[in-house]
Parts: sequence; C-alpha cells; structure tokens
Amino acid sequence: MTTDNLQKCAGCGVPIQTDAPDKLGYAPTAALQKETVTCQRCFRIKHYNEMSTVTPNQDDFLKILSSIGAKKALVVHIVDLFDFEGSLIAGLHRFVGQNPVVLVVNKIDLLPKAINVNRILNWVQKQAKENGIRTSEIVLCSAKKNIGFERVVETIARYRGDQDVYVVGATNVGKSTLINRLIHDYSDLEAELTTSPFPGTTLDLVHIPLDDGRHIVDTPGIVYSHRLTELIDKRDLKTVLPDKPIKPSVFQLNERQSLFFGALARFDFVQGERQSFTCYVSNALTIHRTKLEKADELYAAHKGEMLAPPEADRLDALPPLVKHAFRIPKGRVGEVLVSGLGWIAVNSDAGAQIVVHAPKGVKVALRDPMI
Ligand SMILES: Nc1nc2c(ncn2[C@@H]2O[C@H](COP(=O)(O)OP(=O)(O)OP(=O)(O)O)[C@@H](O)[C@H]2O)c(=O)[nH]1
Ligand SMILES: [Mg+2]
Repeated sequence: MTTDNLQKCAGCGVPIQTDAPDKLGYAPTAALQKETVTCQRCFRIKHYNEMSTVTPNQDDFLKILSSIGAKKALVVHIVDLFDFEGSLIAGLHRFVGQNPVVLVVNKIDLLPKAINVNRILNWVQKQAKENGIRTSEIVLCSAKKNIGFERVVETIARYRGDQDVYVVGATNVGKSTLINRLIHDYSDLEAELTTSPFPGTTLDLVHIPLDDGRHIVDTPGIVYSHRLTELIDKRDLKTVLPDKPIKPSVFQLNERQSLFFGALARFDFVQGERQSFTCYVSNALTIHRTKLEKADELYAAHKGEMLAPPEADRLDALPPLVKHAFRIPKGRVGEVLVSGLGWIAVNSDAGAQIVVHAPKGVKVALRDPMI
C-alpha cells in the first residue's frame, strides 16, 4: 500500500493512502489536489454522522506521552466532567517530565442549569488532588457551548511561553472540539479537526500551526476499559452519553428498593431510613424502580427489552454485572460514580447501605458530592 509521502489527514491525523478504499486513511486521488486533505472516514463522519470509530493503539499512545516528556511543551490535559474520575490520566506527571500541565475540565454545560461554577471548581481541585493529579492550573469550560473559554485561552497563553501545546486526554472528552474552537475563534486558519459523539475519532497526531511557528497538537484519546462507554455497543452510546444538561431524577426510596439503569447497572438501597437519592445520568436513559427481592427476577425476564440498553441482540457483549457495596455512615453524604454512566447522590446523612451492580471492569467509586 502506498502512503503518499506521509501526507496525513487534516481531520484525524491518519496517513493518507489512495489504494484501498476499505482501509484506514483512504482518500480518492482527486482529494489530494485540495488544499486540506481529509480521509474518506472523516468525510463520512462529518457529512453523514457515520459511527466510524477505531480503537486507538495503547502502545502508540504511551509512546506519544513519553515523547512529550522528552521535549519542552505545555501539556493540556482534558477531562470530561461527566466522567471525571474515569477520564483522568492517572500518573500523567510521570510521562510529561518537567513540562507544565494545565487541567481543563470540559463539558460543564452538561450539569443541571442552576449550579455554582465556583463550587464545582473547588470540588474539582479537591478531587484532582485526591487522585494524585499535579497541575499548574485547573480551568473549567464547555468547548461546545463556549463557556469559560477566555480563561482557557489565557491560561494556555500564560504557560505555553514559546513552546508547542499538546492536548491529551481519554477518548471523547472533547480534545478536538476544544482545538477547533481555538482555531475558529482565535485564528484565521481554515483547519477543522474531525469530532464525533463516539470515542476513537482522532487516530494520530495532528499539528496545527500557531502564529510563532509552534504548534498545537491534537492526539488520539486514551482508551480506558474501566469506562462503560468503551465497553458497550456504539449504537447504545446515544442513550448513555448525555448531549443536553442533565435533568436529575430524584427517587424517594425505602430500604430494600432498587433502581435499574436500562440493563447496564443497578442500584440497591439495602438498608437505612427512607431517603432520597438523585440520579445524574443521560436524560435518554430510562430508570426503573423495583423491590430488591424482585430485582434479579426482573433483570432475567426483561433485560434487553423493558430494561434497555443494551437491546436484546447485543446483550451478550455486555460483561456480567458485579456488585460494589458501600456503607455511607451517619452524618455523611456522598455520590457513587459509575464511570461513563453518571452518578447517584446519597442526599441524606441518615446513613445508608447500598450496592451498585455494574458491568465487570467498569470503575465504580464513592466520592464527595459534586453538586
Ligand atoms: N456537551 C458537551 N459536549 C462536548 C463538549 N466538547 C465536546 N463535546 C462532544 O463530545 C464528543 C467528543 O468530542 P471530540 O472533540 O471528538 O472528542 P475527542 O476528545 O477529540 O475524542 P477522540 O478523538 O475520540 O479522542 C462530541 O460529540 C462533541 O460534540 C462540551 O463542552 N460539552
Ligand atoms: Mg479527537
């Protein structure tokens, strides 16, 4: 296969080839005449919303991270506020050497409307510290809705000096969307990176020139198999990934009641006084309440139908649900994160014993309340 002198796709970074239409990087020969060359996959994602995603190679990613450590650069680490712990790159500082790291927490538009951004920032600072994340600065924004973006631009400018900027993060956190906003709002460049609602869009480094001859570099997302969104069928992501502000659902539960999140997860209130729990999940995901003693039976009888996603034809691909037990002592409140699905807040400080059932491998963690 000829890859034309390492010409790379301007949308996703894949090397362009003109021989094999069914392989990555294909572009028709005529497309090479254009000023910016994009591959057929990017064309289809952009114009037909095609779900053409690829699982990036983890070794490649580690190589990219380590190579950043060997040069002087600013590292912009993007995480998704909807899956904060799930999308953090643990131990990033080990890879990036002496380089400064700015943590950009994206998608703040997904939180319910009436939230206090400063409170969220305090929460993020605390969580980042607890998770061993070392950063020069933390900024919150929405790249999509253009919230908090001046701060992002100022912060990058302040720490970059005259160096390149590498934008890194887990898949789907909004790296390419954020760089597109920088390009469109702060430069005359025509470039446009490919973005899509599905993880695994950017395939290789894409260098975008800055005014001083340096570059801002888009990178492929890291695949974390502890995120539900990496495990489930792509077709079910539409239901699981929120694209509008979350409308929290509040449930008053008696002990020994359960909630099902499609067939993807289950929450049991095992013991405690009657109290309220608030679910922060995609508005498109249906939550079913039932009695704890009926829950197993209900799951067996209705998964893939009333309890969906996943739909019946792709249930087999879902890892079995495993239990995570938590005891929230009297006097404490908390939230249980199910990485990629959302979180459930235990609002009352009356004490509660809960069990969360989530697909094997998915990260489930108790944390301080964000909201
Ligand atoms: N609600 C919301 N969605 C966002 C925001 N930023 C990006 N998105 C959406 O998140 C999805 C992923 O965005 P991308 O920019 O492709 O993410 P990425 O990090 O480049 O993903 P990979 O290339 O797969 O690693 C798209 O559907 C974006 O529209 C944001 O601030 N808010
Ligand atoms: Mg991308």
